[in-house]
Amino acid sequence: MSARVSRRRDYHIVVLGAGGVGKSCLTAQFVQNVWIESYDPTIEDSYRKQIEVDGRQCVLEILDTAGTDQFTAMRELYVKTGQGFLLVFSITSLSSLYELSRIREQIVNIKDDDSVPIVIVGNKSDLEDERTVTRSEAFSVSQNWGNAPYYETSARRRANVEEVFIDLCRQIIRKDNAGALSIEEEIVYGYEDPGEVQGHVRRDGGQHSHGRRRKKKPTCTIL
Ligand SMILES: Nc1nc2c(ncn2[C@@H]2O[C@H](COP(=O)(O)OP(=O)(O)O)[C@@H](O)[C@H]2O)c(=O)[nH]1
Ligand SMILES: [Mg+2]
Repeated sequence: MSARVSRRRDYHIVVLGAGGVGKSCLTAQFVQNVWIESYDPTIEDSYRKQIEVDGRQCVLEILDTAGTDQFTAMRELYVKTGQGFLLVFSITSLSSLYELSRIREQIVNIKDDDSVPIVIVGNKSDLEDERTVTRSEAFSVSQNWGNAPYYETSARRRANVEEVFIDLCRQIIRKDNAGALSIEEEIVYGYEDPGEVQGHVRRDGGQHSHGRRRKKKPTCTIL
């Protein structure tokens, strides 16, 4: 019997960005299909929603954050827990795009990983007349951040709302699969039963010193 690595199907998503860019409206549109004209800016809450991505059922735990002034211990904690981040700015506010640089830096530092699943979201695309951030400007920022995907959304019109969450979820799944494969590569086989192989998934290098260690090549390609 070979070792099996169980796949997590709950994914933690954190929605971050300056106040007033539309984080709560985007979240409400995605989770509840409703347009909420005015949302209490101080409310920070999490929501659950099940979606299907490429035939796989995923339960998204979405944290709609409030306030980005200081990185509190609480914030650090949910960045640690978060697996994917929606970084939202408003296309009507250049400073809200700049604010994202600081946030992204914090995420990369806290997670010590510069390939964290991120989607950059330029919200309020219905306010084209008030646009102050050009598409190319936002796009070049996204390229500087390891080619993070860039979408323009309108929470008001529910444009591209599903797409940003699905893209993020896909990135998390891809990373999850890559992690599972690297764990599968480190399987320890016991001596006792050479016919039927007993496997232990190994995350550290410590225990099972009696075991014979064999590297297993990944058997599938990650797209
Ligand atoms: N025109 C327009 N207004 C939006 C959109 N999304 C949010 N808003 C407005 O922007 C304001 C702030 O939205 P909110 O979701 O509370 O922002 P948050 O502080 O980032 O959570 C509210 O007055 C919303 O009605 C959008 O897509 N288009
Ligand atoms: Mg809010």
